[in-house]
Amino acid sequence: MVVDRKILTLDEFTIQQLRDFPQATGELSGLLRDIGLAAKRVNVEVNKAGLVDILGDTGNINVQGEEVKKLDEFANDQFVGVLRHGISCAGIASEELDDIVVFNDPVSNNSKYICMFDPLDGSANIDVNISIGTIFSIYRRVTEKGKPAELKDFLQPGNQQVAAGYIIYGSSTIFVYGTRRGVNGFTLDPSIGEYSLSHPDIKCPESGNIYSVNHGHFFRYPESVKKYIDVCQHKNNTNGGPYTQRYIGSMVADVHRNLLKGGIFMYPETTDKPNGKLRLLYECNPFAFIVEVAGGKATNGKERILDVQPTELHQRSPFFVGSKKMMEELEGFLNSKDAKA
Ligand code: AHM
Ligand code: MG
Repeated sequence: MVVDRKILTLDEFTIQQLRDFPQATGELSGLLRDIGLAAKRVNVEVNKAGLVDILGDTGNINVQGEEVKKLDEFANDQFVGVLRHGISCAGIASEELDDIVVFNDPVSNNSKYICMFDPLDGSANIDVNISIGTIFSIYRRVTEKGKPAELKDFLQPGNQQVAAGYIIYGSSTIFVYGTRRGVNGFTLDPSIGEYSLSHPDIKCPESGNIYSVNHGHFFRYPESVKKYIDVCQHKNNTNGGPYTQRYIGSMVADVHRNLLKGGIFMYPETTDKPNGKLRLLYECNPFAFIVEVAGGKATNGKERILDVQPTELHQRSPFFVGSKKMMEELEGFLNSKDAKA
């Protein structure tokens, strides 16, 4: 692709990609543009969250006499709204909603994609100014176009994802998305309100020196995970020294950092939560897809995350994701005879 200037916006980039696929309809570009728009609206509210009473419980009335929504609910409404009004999505599933939402109008029924998202992940961090994010996943529906989407369109293994991405509302706002062709990051330029390509063709370093896990749960982790963490803290790891521990408690920020710098993120099962905490469909799968496309690996401890056949919309899964060599080192422990016993 020949580009004769430095700045390429998200829209320009997705349109450039279409040039290589004359048969493409542009629906995916439309969907990404819709998601980007909702994220801009969320970004504005995140930035003023400390100023207005948006942190209040749902049902509160603000000084203008309007009903105040919690930010995660606000974010959910934005994503559902743009996708419902757009022309590229047949239905959605969200961490905020118990059931799928099928748009079921003539245009949406003719769309080939469905989208799943966690509209505001890490929302426990909103009121303390720590980065939070949106995670999304896009699939081609398996049911016939022209008819309403169904649950089976959503219960597909992650290896069927067409695209996945995330937006971090942090020191800057960055939109990262991946397709099988690669992963690219776009930083929101607030002066023009556009995302500009800032991280082209992201590759996850093969190894790194960061491990991210909630140490408070250490004694509830499986023995294999405890042994791996022990290695992370000693001198016998692949880097020849102890790794650095970094855990913000906002997966979007933790995995983004590890994707760029090299590292491993773990949310294992615990004795009290045998399936872990994170949700397979809109938290684990999108990150597994992105990190694998970028050269890393992701597992639930037993199998590749992307090969898991989901059975429920909101099912949870243990999650391990990161740099290839660090993941292989971890898998040595997860696959050991002791771990399987
Ligand atoms: P949420 O979807 O309720 O925000 O929870 C997901 C978040 C992740 O971003 C983060 O990695 C994890 O929960 C932190 O959980 P814990 O506090 O148990 O370590
Ligand atoms: Mg979440």
